[in-house]
Amino acid sequence: MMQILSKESALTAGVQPLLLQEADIKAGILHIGIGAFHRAHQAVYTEEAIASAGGDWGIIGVSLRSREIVDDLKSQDMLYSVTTRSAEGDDIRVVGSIVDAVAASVEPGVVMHHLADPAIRIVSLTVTEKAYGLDPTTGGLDRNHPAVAHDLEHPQNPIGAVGYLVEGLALRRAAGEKAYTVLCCDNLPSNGDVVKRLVLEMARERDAALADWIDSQATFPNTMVDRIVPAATQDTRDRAAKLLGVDDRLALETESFIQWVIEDHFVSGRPAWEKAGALFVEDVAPYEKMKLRLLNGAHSLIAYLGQLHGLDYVRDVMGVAEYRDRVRGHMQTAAKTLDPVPGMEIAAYIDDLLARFANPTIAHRTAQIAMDGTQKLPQRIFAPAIDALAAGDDAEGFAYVTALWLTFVLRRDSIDDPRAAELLQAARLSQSENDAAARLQPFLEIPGLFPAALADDPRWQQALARQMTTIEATL
Ligand code: CS2
Repeated sequence: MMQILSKESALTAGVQPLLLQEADIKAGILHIGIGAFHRAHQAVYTEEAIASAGGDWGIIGVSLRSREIVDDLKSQDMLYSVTTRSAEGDDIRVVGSIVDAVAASVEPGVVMHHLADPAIRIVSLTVTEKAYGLDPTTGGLDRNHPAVAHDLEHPQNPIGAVGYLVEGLALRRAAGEKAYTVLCCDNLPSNGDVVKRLVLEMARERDAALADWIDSQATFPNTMVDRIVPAATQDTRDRAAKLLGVDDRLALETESFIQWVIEDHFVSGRPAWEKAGALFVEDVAPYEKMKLRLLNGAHSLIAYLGQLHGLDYVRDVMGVAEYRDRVRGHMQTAAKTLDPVPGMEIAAYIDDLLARFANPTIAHRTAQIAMDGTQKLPQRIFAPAIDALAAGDDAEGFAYVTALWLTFVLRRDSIDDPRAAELLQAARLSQSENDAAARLQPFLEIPGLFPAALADDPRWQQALARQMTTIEATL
């Protein structure tokens, strides 16, 4: 049997993790959400930053739900491998920037202890869009969100991301310590601003002075993160074992592309992420809009096309000329809704995206991207649709993706989405109707599913009905 990855087995197998030889890096970051994306993105940047500029910026990884990932990390001395795959071949490295890991559901007190510790100067997050409890209609807290409702009731024993952030900051204030920087790395527009608003709203419920203190002492830089990281499979682990000579339960694979754009507002310093290629800018908004509307918007298009036509992987969809043209056309249309992005050539960015999506070595499931449509479409599809209509353009391309999504919902008995019950109920009501406009009605009536600017606009309703009919005819 092959040995498990550890400091010792890595050395005997001749693996050279960048930081392995360094003496005892202390933690400076607590990261909530240590899934594949974090480990293939921020943890890699952080390792390179420490390797080139030093600093006690080790990461304490917190998992809100899964304890398995924490157990696996601990059983491997916190090490795991990242394989970058491209036509040029596979490249594997072992990453060592995570210095400790905690399962919040098992040891919430340990998470609190670290949040209160002034050595932790940055609390970063990748918990996915749905974990914040954002009410899309108000931009504030969704009080029906299970974790939000729980944390408002039990502020000292939180279970959700926002609850932990608030309680950690409350402990800092009570102890007379400095606040920390909150660094959201999820695919939300103005992600730092959004999280700040949620944190302040929750804090204000318990103590207005706490909210004021957070407002003046903590910072919430906006970020744009990008790297395509499919969920790992047995193939991923087999490949890593072959390349490493040891077994890695946490092996990941990803593309070689990686990007991080960050606003440089940190309360108590930060790793030298720029040494690893991160870009520090005054305003992330144009970069984030570009990425959400082009990359993620096209991803959702690809995901629902794939799901409706029996194509399992993004690369399979890109292999069909008609769909590839659609993807390009979608990005060109979405590009018209963007502001100029400093230093970026949009046509080249689109070409790069087409190549990244088509990467034959990356097995990215369309089912994975199709999840959580209610949480993803607002920033990817609805926001540019509103801008297009406001500019006097048509919104057919955006209506097309939305209609693909609704058709996908109509054809499934179950879907993975926090609003699945409402969607499936609307689908049941819809099934008895014959014409597309009537079939749409139950969806248009779901509160907050579409922003009012679209739901109430007859141009949008008609475009959606038209696109539903066209799509039905192709299936
Ligand atoms: C994808 C993203 O699953 C999804 O919804 O669109 O995870 C995408 O792969 C990343 O944002 C790429 O940076």
